[in-house]
Amino acid sequence: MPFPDLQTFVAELEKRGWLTRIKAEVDPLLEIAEITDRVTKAGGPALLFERVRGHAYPVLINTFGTKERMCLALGVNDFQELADEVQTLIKPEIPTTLLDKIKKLPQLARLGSLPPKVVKRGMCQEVVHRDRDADVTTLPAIKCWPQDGDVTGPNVYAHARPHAETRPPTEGRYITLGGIYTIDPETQDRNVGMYRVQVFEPRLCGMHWHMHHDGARHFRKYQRRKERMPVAVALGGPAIMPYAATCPLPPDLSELLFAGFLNRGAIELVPCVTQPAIHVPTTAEFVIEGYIDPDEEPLLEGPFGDHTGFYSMADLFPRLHVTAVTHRRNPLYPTTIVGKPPQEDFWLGKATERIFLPLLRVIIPDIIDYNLPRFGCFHNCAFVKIRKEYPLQARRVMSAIWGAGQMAFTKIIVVVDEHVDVQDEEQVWFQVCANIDPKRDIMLVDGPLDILDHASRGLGVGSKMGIDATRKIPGEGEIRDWPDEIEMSTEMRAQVTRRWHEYGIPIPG
Ligand SMILES: Cc1cc2nc3c(=O)[nH]c(=O)nc-3n(C[C@H](O)[C@H](O)[C@H](O)COP(=O)(O)O)c2cc1C
Ligand SMILES: [Mn+2]
Repeated sequence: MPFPDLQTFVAELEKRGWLTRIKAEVDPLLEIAEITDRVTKAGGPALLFERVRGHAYPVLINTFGTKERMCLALGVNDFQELADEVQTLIKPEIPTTLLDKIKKLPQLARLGSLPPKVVKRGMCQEVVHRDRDADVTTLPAIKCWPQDGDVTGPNVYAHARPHAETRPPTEGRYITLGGIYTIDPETQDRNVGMYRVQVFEPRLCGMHWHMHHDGARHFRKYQRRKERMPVAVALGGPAIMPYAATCPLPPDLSELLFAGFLNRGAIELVPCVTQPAIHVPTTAEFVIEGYIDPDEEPLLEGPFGDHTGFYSMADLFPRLHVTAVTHRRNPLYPTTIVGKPPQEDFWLGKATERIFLPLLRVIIPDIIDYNLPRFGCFHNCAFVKIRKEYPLQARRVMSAIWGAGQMAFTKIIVVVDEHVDVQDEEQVWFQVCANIDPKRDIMLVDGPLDILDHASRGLGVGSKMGIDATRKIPGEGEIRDWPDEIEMSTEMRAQVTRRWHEYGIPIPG
């Protein structure tokens, strides 16, 4: 069942023995990150640091760091259950008889109850600090990696370097698991995205939304209208909320609607105290309210040890002016670290990979399965399995993926035939090494890339590679006769399995 707030989720984690409380005092600068990195990489529990040096609030981290915990947050045993539900949403069976229609009623009722509900009060506003009383530095935001926030070193874009002098001093602390709530000034559509927020001063933060993401798209609209942009950063709330904030939904499809679907019921929202146009989940632990003035000089944000395993370089991003900090009476501060995989975010990404397959197949029905392997850090690599029926179909699939939402940022796409298990990396590389003539089977294209890609020729632009590792057929350029892949006959396999115990060989058959 869904968890209405983070604390009920934490209680369930604890009941199952999936959470460890740390009573020793720890430093929010690097120490929490180093402990967490070890625990996540070992597949360990969620961590609740009860005593964080210099802060009154406990820090929760590695909350979604295993498949089991990610699934629990989503209220399922396996991501596939949600994928199946998405599938029925896309392709509903239209009831014909009266009885069928009646049977469908609960499903319809559920759809009707998905949009968020705005109410007057929420526990996220039990304590309100506004204006001069608001201070984001009271939140135990952590510093994740040694060069985070350090603009004296090499991780700064040359064009932005002059801004290093005017930037306020910083400890390199970031809010990393916040949902950033914005509204489209033209349509009033709500968006929630997870973007890191750098803490500078009690009422000044940096907002790191990538140019391709919806927060930045909304920002450009305010810029054109010369209007102040209201923004809220919410931490906690319904357990599905952090995941929903990372979902790669089409620009005008609200994460809050999708969150209602994941939550099996509407998300309750409350208007912000100082930015009433923005509505945030009533059950959030903390909410930072503020605004961005599009006319104002941007500020040097970063560097930050990122998903890619490298620092994202410091660059110019908008200033978030804080107008209020509100919180529950006894809030937890949820956070995460990213860095060389595996990290907690791997499971957020895997959930998306599975849940969004039915949607991806709507536009690219050729895809049977795909895998965003861990080493590819989401955007660097995708393994794709198709049922090949005509020449150069793999290239069509690659092109379609490069046109599909955030999948467009995939730097390397490998396409393999139907019989290959794309979840088995070794099998995929076997096909690549065996089946390609590099000059014939590699497609290079130029286009937008993740702004975190440091190797591309420009920021957010560069080339992408498609590797067609399928069996080649006539019509695909110069090919010779193609041999069959070796496989034992099913009869002999069955016979040997049956007789295995007779051979007395001391390994399992
Ligand atoms: C832990 C974590 C941190 C992230 N940090 C950022 C970030 O700082 N900036 C950003 O633009 N996207 C970041 N993302 C990715 C976005 O949240 C994700 O692409 C989301 O779909 C964007 O939503 P939008 O399309 O509504 O903007 C992060 C994702 C995760 C899981
Ligand atoms: Mn969005």
